[in-house]
Amino acid sequence: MPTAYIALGANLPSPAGPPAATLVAAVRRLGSLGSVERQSSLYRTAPVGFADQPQFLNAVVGLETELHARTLLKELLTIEKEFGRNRAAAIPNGPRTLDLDILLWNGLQLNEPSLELPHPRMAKRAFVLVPLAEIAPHLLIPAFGKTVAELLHSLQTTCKGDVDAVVAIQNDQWHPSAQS
Ligand code: PH2
Ligand code: MG
Ligand code: MG
Repeated sequence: MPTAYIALGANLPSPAGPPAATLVAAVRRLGSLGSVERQSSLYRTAPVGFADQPQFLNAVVGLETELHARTLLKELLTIEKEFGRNRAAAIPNGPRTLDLDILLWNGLQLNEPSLELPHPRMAKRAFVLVPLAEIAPHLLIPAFGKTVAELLHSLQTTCKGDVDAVVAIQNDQWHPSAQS
């Protein structure tokens, strides 16, 4: 069955509670779209792109799913709305109750206005690469010709501060399972 890697992010309270409770509930909800096979730790991360906002919590999961990438995207947008996301009122890169991004869908390369795969900014974002490298270090990203661990290593050499600003945190409700 195809595996999709999905990045989760939140830095505003949602109907499920503060960001940690939101991400816990969001992972459970993602389970209704398939099977969550891998789950990174929960990370506290400095905001990227728009500095004047609260710190984010980020994580990445590996979801086995029958849904094609476009269908999956539609479902993720629905879940974001369930968790209080209001895109109409949003600042680009600004605060949000829940962000669910498809990073990879089974090695598919796609270049459409509504969906680019792999996620075009994933190689530059420590808040994505650190959790992804935790659960899938050896995964080869065909578009970049590198594994996740190699991409993270490159980022570490160019933007060490960004990587250091991604810190795993403890949360009793969060149950990472990083077998790879
Ligand atoms: N998401 C963004 C912009 N900036 N920064 C952090 N730390 N985490 C995010 O998830 C994030 C961000 C746009 O989606
Ligand atoms: Mg995003
Ligand atoms: Mg998004």
